[in-house]
Amino acid sequence: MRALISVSDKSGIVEFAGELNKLGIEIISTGGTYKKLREAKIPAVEVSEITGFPECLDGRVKTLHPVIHAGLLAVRSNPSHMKQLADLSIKPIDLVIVNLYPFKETVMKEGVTREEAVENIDIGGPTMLRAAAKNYQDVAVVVDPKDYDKVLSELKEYGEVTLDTKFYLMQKVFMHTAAYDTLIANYLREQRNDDSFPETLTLTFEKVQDMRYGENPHQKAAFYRETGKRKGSIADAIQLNGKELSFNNINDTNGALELLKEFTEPTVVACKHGNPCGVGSADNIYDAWKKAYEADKVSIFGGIVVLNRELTRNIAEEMMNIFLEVVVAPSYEEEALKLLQTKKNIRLLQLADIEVPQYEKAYDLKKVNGGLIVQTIDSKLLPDGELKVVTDRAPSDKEMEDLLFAWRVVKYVKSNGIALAKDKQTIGIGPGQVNRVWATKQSIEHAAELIGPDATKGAVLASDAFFPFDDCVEAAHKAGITAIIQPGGSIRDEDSIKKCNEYKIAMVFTGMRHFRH
Ligand code: 93A
Repeated sequence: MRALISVSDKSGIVEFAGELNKLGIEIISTGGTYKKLREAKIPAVEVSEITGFPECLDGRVKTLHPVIHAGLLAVRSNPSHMKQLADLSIKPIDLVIVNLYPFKETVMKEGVTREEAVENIDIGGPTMLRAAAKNYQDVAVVVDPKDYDKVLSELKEYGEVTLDTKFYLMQKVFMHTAAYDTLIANYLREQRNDDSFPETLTLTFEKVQDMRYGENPHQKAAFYRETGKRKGSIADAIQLNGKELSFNNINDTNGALELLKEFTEPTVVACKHGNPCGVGSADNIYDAWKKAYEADKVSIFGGIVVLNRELTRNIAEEMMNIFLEVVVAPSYEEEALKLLQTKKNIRLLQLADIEVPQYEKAYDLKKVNGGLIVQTIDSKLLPDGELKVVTDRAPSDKEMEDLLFAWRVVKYVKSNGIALAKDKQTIGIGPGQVNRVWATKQSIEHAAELIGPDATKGAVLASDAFFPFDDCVEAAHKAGITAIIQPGGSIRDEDSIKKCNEYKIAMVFTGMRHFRH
């Protein structure tokens, strides 16, 4: 038996090759790998010796030779193939251990040049992998060091790798080279600043973990992260306590983090089922927590809380009194962590780069039956120009501050969405309604029931899309709301403006909509 070993990731290779050698398997290898094996006193022959051709062009041509590829592709059960090999004095290769130039690691490095990236596009490696995989009945091909043990134990037990395993290894190769090429293609698109949508969309994601189940217990699920140098996402969080994150935990926490990233001042976001239920901003994180909690003490139960400052002991003490699924903070005071860790079910996550905004060039993908709809992410909050005051009365400075606060929140409320706020605290949220006036009425009811009958007096209202009729203004006025922010753009805008003027409500148009379906 002959094995060809050519690996960039050399972890475990000495041990593996050592065992192959003990089994009497002849080893052929390329420059760096050869050196490493020889240093470990493992007998090996250099590829150049087999091919009779030196490695050349700075290593760009090492294994690209018919002696290697015929040795990989000859079908052992085909007498003509075997005769041709014999006539050409080529010996078959039965085992291929190859992993590729580290393209991903190279492009993830800070300040990498295009030349450096291109030089790390492996040509000979994938060629061997594909050749060996195509001839899977006769050649076992190992691309992942994690498979060394499996291959070794079969070789020891049966004197060969089973067909079943060879088929598995083949499939793994094509999955691997497909992802490798996708990464190269997407890197090059980014280099060209090409923001058109490609004819075929190929993306690579890497599995973070299998999950116990999906959105419901009868659905299977796994969590993948986008390959590349993104920071500050749920996939980067370190878990400090609690059970494994569930499918819904990840989805909901992601939504909460997206909203949190809109704020720079100390802010706390509480979320439930993908919608915010309480958001507060303040001069310090404890006051922000108080606001988020008091915005809706009911819905936060079983919810998700994310903070953009260190979680302090006084917050932890109050969190002990409620049931939370997930908490995410950039850091924890030692005592706060100790205290929260006494609750074994609460999932505590630390996310150092919590404030890093979403990567603007990322795609927002939505699966539909039989396809995918793709858009750029909703990365803007407001258009570049000024907000347009459309009423006789302009908002006061304080109203304006609350309007912008509510606007940030409503961007992350499922449509039709309305958010009410006062003193940088949400006081009522109406998510996911099929008409806008219901969302308005729900947010008002939320405030009255959960905070108090006068909660909406002097509050402001934000709407994720325009008012189709003046009924929302009517409802807002009845509740005592004094200022409104909305995109504008309805053919009946004038009706809503007239109503606002009648009731001395100040209204601003953003000219930008934030649907979230
Ligand atoms: O430069 S290549 O594209 N040309 C080749 O002929 C070739 N053969 C193997 N890259 C090639 N390789 C790659 O070299 C392997 O895929 C592996 O990643 C690496 C191992 O090189 P070394 O043994 O010199 O460290």
